Amino acid sequence: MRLSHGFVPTLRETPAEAQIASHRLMLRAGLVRQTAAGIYAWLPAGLRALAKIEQIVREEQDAAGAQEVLMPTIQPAELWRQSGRYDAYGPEMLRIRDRHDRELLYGPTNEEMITDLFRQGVRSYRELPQNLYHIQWKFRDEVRPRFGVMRGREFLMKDAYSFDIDYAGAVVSYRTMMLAYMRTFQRMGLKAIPMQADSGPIGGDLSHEFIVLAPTGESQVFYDAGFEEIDWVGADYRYGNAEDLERFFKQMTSMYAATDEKHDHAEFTALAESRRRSGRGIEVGHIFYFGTKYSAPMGLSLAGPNGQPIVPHMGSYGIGVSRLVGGIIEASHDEAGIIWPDTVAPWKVGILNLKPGDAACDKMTEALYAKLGADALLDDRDDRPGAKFADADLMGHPWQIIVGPRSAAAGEVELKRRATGERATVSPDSALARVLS
Ligand code: 5CA
Repeated sequence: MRLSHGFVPTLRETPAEAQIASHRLMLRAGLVRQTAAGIYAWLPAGLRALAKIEQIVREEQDAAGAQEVLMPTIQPAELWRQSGRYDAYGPEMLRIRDRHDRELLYGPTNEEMITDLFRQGVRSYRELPQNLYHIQWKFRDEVRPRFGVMRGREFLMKDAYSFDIDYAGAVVSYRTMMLAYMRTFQRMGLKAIPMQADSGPIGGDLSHEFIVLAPTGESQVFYDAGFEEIDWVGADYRYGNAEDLERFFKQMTSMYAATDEKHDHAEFTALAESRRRSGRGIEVGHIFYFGTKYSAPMGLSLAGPNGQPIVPHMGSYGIGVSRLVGGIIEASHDEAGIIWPDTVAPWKVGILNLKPGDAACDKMTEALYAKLGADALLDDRDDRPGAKFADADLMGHPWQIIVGPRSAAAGEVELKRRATGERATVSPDSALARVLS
């Protein structure tokens, strides 16, 4: 994209309404704008980051064997009456009436709808296990929406739902999602730690939250640094192999991790001091096993091996996709702005033309832009170099290629790595080779 004709409304001033770094930076870097309390419009830079996060989530769900569907945002109240949650859910649910006075709601989650689809479409236990997911907007009428997209009212969630014939199968599905989550978060440059959790309104008796450290997090968390050292993406755990998943689960649960509610001070301090990590944490994912809590009341029943009815055991698995944009920025920023991990940056490279109109600068930046394509943002605005440096740091491109009249005349560019501040004067070709490697 050319910044001269791009809709990236950056702000010099810190917006007064933003209390935390990620919210301030998302407004200042022109990622989002609030349209009503807790409801945001995603502008080009924000949407590009959101789409990259969504794509990593999708690839890892697919790799774990989950199937993508897309359920609507609007749901009939009737389904929620069948599960008994319509009245129980309370004022967080946005309830709507259509012109025929039928009761609808804007979905805060989809357990009921997926159970309904499954009971219409699956007949035999032989078709199990299955896991269906979608990436869809949710609405929860939070009392105090705050911290920008971190606690919104409208937010994007990946929610997956597993169906198994029994508890043992459900445990395999649960562990499969847990492994997929570790890989998903690692690919985004996050160290997300799984912690045992209460299951709240989703229900069920086995549940983990995935927590990322950030000073503004909502709970205090404690864990073993060992979690940060493991390469989950490269680990030789195979999906579909119950022994591998058992080994994985043992590795996970052998290390200390707890939120303040479940914290055991003695156990934590038994760890060597260098291994103790603690701080505030934000929840970026939450998974639940809840057995037949929805399948039983909603009459989801399949024919078993001898024709006897089998009520599937279910689990649900959420990732806060839009929250992750804020969470990643919380975990990766400095005084000057965002420091995007390469995998989720809206643009991998910012090309800074310090003097548009200068023939050598124009020629060199246009050639780089043509080669880098959609992953580059070309700053070709008629503006001061200082403003371009500040905006590039604010927007957080992992790489900056800086071209001024002097370097262009010498056939060179300056290559800057945002995360380290490291700069090098190199040829345009070697700059390209570095950023594309
Ligand atoms: N049905 C289950 C799992 S699919 C469920 O709804 N789980 S949840 O309530 O824990 O939400 C899943 C994830 O969505 C959370 O871990 C969090 O990352 C994200 N999330 C929840 N509420 C909000 C909110 N108000 N704003 C932004 N993200 C949210």
